[in-house]
Amino acid sequence: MNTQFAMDVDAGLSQPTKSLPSKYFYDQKGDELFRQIMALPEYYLTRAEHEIFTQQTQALIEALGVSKDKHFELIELGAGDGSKTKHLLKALLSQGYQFDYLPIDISGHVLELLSESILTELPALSLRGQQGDYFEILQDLKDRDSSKVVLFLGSNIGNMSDEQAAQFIYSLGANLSEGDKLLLGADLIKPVDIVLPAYNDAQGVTKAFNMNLLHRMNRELGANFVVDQFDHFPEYTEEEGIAKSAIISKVDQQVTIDSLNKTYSFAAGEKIHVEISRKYNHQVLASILKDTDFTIADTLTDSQGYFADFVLAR
Ligand code: AVJ
Repeated sequence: MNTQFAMDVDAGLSQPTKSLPSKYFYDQKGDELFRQIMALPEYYLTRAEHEIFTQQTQALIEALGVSKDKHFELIELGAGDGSKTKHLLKALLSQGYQFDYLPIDISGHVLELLSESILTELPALSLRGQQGDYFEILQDLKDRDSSKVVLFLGSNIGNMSDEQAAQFIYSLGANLSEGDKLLLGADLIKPVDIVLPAYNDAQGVTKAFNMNLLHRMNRELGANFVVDQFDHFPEYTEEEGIAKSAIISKVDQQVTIDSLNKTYSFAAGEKIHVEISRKYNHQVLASILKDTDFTIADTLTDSQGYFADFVLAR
């Protein structure tokens, strides 16, 4: 039995305002649905960052401030399939930069797939996958000669509150040295007619992605959610700059979770908050960086101005 999952579900559903951690989206089904999301016409984020990596590769390399005479470590947090990073790696290799590529992921399976696909395309790459917790691995990598560039792409930072993001970036800084860089991919604040459809697509893939959490609790925790009695409820205002997804109960109902031996009540219209996707601008980021060791050294944006890769200097 999945004890941590059960405990987090109980904690989240026992609060007056119900919530569930968004990390539980990503079981096998959720991984597949997220891959489908990235290909949706409405989900511009992946394409926008991909454009930065393919159309501004040279500017990116210059902004990272790496030198051909000095070996460095390129560390990627939660590398996924590496489809964006590949373009950067390829350019660095062909220009004679000396570096190791260290993708870090909690999933050994993800790392195997990534390594195989990257090494097939770039056999000359020095790749050392690291499985485990980001901070533990960074700590192990600290105090080595090589300078470091850390990649945290895809607006994965968006799932954190500003306080969590500040703590996360502060901790990254604590495990890096002066002169190291952090390349942070972040979706930008923009009007609701662009952002909201990315989280409310016409095909209903995002709805299925959210509802999978209910299916997952049914499968793994012996819950009896009647999924049709809940709906997907996305919200966004440009003023706030945070896309929020909730699952809303359509009726008054009760759900029993066998593995917790507990029953939870849902009122008609009551929400379970399942995800925030924070959107950024220079000011939001500067305020998050205030008490960290990082400053904004450079900003690369896609041609539509939808997404940014911020180069942060330690
Ligand atoms: C993986 C966190 C960047 O917030 O845009 C996509 C996850 N959720 N559609 C995002 C997600 C619903 C995604 N991140």
